[in-house]
Amino acid sequence: MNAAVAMAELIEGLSRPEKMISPKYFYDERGSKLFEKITELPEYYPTETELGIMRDNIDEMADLIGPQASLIEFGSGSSLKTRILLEHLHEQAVYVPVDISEDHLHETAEQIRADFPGLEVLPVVADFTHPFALPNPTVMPRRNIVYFPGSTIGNFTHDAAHELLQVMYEEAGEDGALLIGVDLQKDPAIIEAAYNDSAGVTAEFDLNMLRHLNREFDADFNLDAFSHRAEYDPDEGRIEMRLISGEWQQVSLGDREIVIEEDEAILTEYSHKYTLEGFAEMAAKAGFNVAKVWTDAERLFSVQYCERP
Ligand code: AVJ
Repeated sequence: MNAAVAMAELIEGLSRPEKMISPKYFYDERGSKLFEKITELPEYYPTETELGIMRDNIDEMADLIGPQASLIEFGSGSSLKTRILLEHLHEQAVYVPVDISEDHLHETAEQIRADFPGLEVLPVVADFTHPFALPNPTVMPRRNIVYFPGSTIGNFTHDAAHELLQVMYEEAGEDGALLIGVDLQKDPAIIEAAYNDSAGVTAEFDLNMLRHLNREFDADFNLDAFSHRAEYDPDEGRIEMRLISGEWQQVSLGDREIVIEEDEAILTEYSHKYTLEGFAEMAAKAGFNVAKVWTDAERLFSVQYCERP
């Protein structure tokens, strides 16, 4: 995304009645490292749980996907889950990581190439929330499997998630399918602990967004004044993360001055949790049939195989 468009989008978000900044600004280099630390926290159950579901069911997943599939990952596939999947696919053919960050994409593509010598790796630089052209592999794959792990779908509002599922439906093509990680609704105490860890890593991760904007967009948020808050809204079925300013401040961003009142909040992330019925309904609206759902014993998390009927 070009810098002027990004700046306009940031200013738009910070001009709303409730100020917001897109969660995509979490992930500069430091932010990505902090997220990795989050995934290792005892309270942050999603990563380990999803990994366990993948390990326990990988043969069945590979059988459902079938041989010579093209695996199209929305996001750039640095995760262990992707590797487990690639290792177990029958006659693995093509891997297409799709990511907006070119550097990150090429780095992970190189690592996958090094570890999977027979696999054709064809990275695509694109914003996957909009339709994009698929590359032409040397050997025609039998079918496309869109892979979207990590419950990143949770970052999207229901409308935006519906639109994203429509893009996935198009990219999967005829006879294609979607394999997606979806975090589930559960005891709010478990969810809230995952976003308010005792070591304070999530708070650091949240605050890092402002540090990122100060650097990349020449802003001057007073980081010291902000504190992290994450609350589960049971009606919306989502975690809402906010940064609260403990003092009045005026922040310059581009050619604007943004006033933040004392105790005013900036919304930084939604993380939606689904019921199995709720997700199936949303998938169906985009044309998908949820053909198989795997969960852990405690039903914390799910991995879902959605077919184009
Ligand atoms: C990467 C969007 C799945 O929502 O759990 C973790 C990001 N934010 N802790 C999530 C996140 C705070 C994460 N996703």
